Amino acid sequence: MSSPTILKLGGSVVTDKDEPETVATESLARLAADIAAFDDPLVVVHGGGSFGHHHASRHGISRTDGSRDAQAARDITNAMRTLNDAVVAALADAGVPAVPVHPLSVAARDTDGDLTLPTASVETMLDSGFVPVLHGDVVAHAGEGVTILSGDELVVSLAESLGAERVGLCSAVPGVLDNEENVIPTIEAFDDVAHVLGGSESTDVTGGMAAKVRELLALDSPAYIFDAAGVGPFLAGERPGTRIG
Ligand code: IP8
Repeated sequence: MSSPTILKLGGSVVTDKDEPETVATESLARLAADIAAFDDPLVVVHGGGSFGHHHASRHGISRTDGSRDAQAARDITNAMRTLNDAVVAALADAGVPAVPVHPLSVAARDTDGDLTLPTASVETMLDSGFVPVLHGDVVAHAGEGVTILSGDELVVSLAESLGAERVGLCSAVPGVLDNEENVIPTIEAFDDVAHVLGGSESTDVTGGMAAKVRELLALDSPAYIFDAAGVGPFLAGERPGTRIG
């Protein structure tokens, strides 16, 4: 298999983050058209937006605080499946050979919180010309019940195990911004930008921009953070937004 590109569509670009369980239909259709123009192996991951995060905070579940309440696990994973259905359908409408992959069914965390994400299905899908579409989810966590698995963690895990060619994170902002709201072109180390990285304003149980930067810095693959306007350029091989690492 040739190295895939991994593209994460943040919850804020595929949902209306302030309206519970609302798909950002027009934004999603535009993103799907950009993705349809890309011909090489591609894995898409999407975040939770207004589908996952409010259920997670209502049930008090985060990446580290778990729950053994099966109803809570179902509430979160079912909401995320509904969003995944909408993302896959939009991609399919644009002509992308998208197929859903539900992380709860395959992934697990050990007692230290370390993630195992088997990738045989994703690799075989890529070899068959499909575009696997994964989503932030709940995940079985040894000793905790279930915890939240963020889309960013999926991106990092997939990038490592698949040896990603490039990684792109599409978020609500055009890159990592400095104190004057200018896009920082390159980040080499977390300490260089720790002072400008605040939290996310909407309900986001997985840590906002600071967590993204930390996780992407740990990768071997080149990673970029950009907004919806950067998806087409990123897939065309350009360098939109902020390059991490
Ligand atoms: O939006 C979190 O994924 P993220 C998914 O990528 C859930 O942080 C279920 C809240």
